[in-house]
Amino acid sequence: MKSGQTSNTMNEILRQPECWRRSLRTVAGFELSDIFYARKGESREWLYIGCGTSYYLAQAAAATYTALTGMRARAVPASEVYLCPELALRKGERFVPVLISRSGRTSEVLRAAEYLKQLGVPSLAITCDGNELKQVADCTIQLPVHELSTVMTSSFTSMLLALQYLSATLAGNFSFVQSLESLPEAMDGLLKSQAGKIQNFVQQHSFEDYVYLGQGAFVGIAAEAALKVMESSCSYAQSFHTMEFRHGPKSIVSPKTMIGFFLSSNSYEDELSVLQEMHDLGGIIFAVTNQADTRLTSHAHCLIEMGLAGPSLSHLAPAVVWGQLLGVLSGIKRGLNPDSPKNLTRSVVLGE
Ligand code: F1P
Repeated sequence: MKSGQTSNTMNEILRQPECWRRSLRTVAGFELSDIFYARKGESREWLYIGCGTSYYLAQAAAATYTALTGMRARAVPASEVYLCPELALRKGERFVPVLISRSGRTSEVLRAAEYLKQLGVPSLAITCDGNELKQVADCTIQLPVHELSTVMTSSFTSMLLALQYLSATLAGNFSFVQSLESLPEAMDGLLKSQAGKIQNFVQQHSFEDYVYLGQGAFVGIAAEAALKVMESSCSYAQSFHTMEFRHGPKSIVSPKTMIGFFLSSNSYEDELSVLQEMHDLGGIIFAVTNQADTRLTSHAHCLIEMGLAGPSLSHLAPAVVWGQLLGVLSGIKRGLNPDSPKNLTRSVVLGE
């Protein structure tokens, strides 16, 4: 990484593996209260709740819970809990709410927590700084991750890994737990060997707009990568299910469009066909995958091949790191300070 890019945000992106080690140790020691163990036999839907980056985290965590336990899970923006409870809470159905907030101060999350408390529904919370949220939730996982940055990076990946760890534990899937535990060391190496590729890619191109694409559990990762480039470089970015992109949005593809693909091993062939088509339409392709073949290497303008152990589902946190780097480096190239993104505050506290 070239000098002059030392900012809290960049440092926190590059130091994520250490946060992952500490967070996985914290969640390993977390004793789910009997509220959740007592229900272990019951098939309750888990409802992951957050705002902004934490809502996209909720999407990735919900996909993980369902994939690992076979039980239903959904993600909703916190505001939906109290504004549209008939949709978000589905009257009469019993569920386990998981409130996600780095700061624990976000007004919509606290309002949702209070709403659930009034309903008498016990809630689990996960936070980094969040004392306010701890006061309202029934049990809270607080991670030893302290970000100075306005935008969320290591807090996103650390809370996601902790929630994935929890789902794997509830599912009794200890090989998945081992896959998660192998990530910090692997990611240290990948950041050293791959981060420069993104820097070169950003320097070689100037984009008018960005699209990120993902399927299944990567949908939330694509949404977060799009948010990162919006927040950190004031760019226009969208995200879609990969296969949905052909159904209209592809009309925007041009040599000034960056199209980012998070390719999953489960749907690699189908996603690769979309990637090849967008390459042939003139789009500039940024691809993150675990294993690449020559079709991918010949169609991606920037390719991050992670080569991690474990299933695709355990690669969500590592995958998003490349989107974080691309967003922040794009902003730096535009002369923006990643530590003070335009119009943003560290958390949205209404009425403050
Ligand atoms: C939620 C959030 C962030 C966003 C910005 C404002 O924060 O929307 O996702 O990047 O920092 O706050 P939190 O509820 O997770 O603290």
